[in-house]
Amino acid sequence: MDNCIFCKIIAGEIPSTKVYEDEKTYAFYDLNPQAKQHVLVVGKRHHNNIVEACEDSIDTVSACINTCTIVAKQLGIDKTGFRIVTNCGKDACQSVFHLHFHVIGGEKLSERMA
Ligand code: DGP
Repeated sequence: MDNCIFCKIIAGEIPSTKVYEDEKTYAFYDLNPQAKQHVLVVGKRHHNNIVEACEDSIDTVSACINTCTIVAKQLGIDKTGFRIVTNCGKDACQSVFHLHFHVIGGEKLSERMA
């Protein structure tokens, strides 16, 4: 989609540090990490958010979740623990309108989620 930062990252038009890639998903380090490990997992097909993705392509959503666990194993945080977060809309402070999941860990995370 035109003017979508994450579509441009997937297309290689904006540089990123790749962690993992397969047919349906792409994973790369977040520019502003909020923990020792912070990776973003995106679907290669553009959806604005999780609601639109679930309506259009549950395959994309399940592929992303699967990739989150692959990434967690790759980062070595699958046993120590990690969090998967997707922000949807204004109240959740979503800032990039291309479905993405934050994989956050590598340290003890806050008990509060909001
Ligand atoms: P959210 O607030 O949930 O929409 O998260 C968007 C995340 O995307 C935020 O943590 C920062 C990250 N981000 C924004 N632009 C870029 C970029 O150009 N490269 C990378 N690697 N991350 C980006």
